[in-house]
Amino acid sequence: MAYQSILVEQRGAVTLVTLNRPEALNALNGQILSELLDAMAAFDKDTSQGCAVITGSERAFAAGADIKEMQSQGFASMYGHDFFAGWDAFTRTRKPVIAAVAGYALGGGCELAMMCDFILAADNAKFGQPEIKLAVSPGMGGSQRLTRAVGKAKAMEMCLTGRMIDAAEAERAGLVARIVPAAGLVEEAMKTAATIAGMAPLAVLANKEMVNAAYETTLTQGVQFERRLFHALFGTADQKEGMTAFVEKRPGNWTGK
Ligand code: CO8
Repeated sequence: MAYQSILVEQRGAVTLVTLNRPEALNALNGQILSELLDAMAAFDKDTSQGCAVITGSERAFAAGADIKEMQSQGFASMYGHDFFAGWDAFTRTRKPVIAAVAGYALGGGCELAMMCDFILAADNAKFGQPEIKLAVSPGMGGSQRLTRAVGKAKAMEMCLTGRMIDAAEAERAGLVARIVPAAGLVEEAMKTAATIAGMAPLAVLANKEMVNAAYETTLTQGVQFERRLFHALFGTADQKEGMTAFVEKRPGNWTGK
């Protein structure tokens, strides 16, 4: 598939996806959705790739779903076609995906960042769910993921007023993993992604899966799920290699088996 709204580049074992609709501050339309889903499916299947980074421009990660595309839609078309339900497929990507956010991450842009496994924020990043100002609401999971990330008080205030938060407030609230200078954002995200891609592949999948399980389970079920996956990793060749490499004071050499 030839892409028009995203750029995809492989650097070693890391796939860098850049949202590229500068004329609309990377607003998310149907085309960007289908291109991103295609790119993520290819990334997930490609055994040479271990981690992905999604970024935008220094001005905007994404300023929301495309308002111009939604403007004339009615209930029948939105509900009938389950508008944007395709984004759910994005969250089924099994390998880790880092959001490298500079500038605006608003509405669907904030929601896309939250669908990634963690967010690295540039010091100029701004997050918000301003949909209420358009007389609508988050529709790609924002009311749920934001609430889980920052708690009810801040999420409720952000959704009801549309107030944006800056990178420092987002970090204090637990929405982002780290803040880095805007000029070095992509480089830092790529470095972090390369670290992840350098880990044993099955352990990477298992760690992602068990952290995500914390959103869906009780504590007892979650701890049980973690333990079962932990046990399962002892059936891998890479566990033997990893522990032997530690004892022999050398780096592990992974086979993904
Ligand atoms: N959609 C379409 N076009 C956009 C969007 C958008 N979300 N955001 C910006 N643009 C366009 C502008 O229209 C403008 O285009 P043009 O030059 O042709 O007029 C261009 O990008 C530049 O934008 P501005 O001139 O407005 O730039 P400013 O620097 O003055 O302002 C802002 C930047 C503050 C980011 C401003 O553009 C803004 O407020 N944008 C809209 C933010 C917003 O409301 N986002 C939420 C959208 S709704 C949503 O995301 C719902 C998600 C759930 C959908 C899932 C349904 C199932």
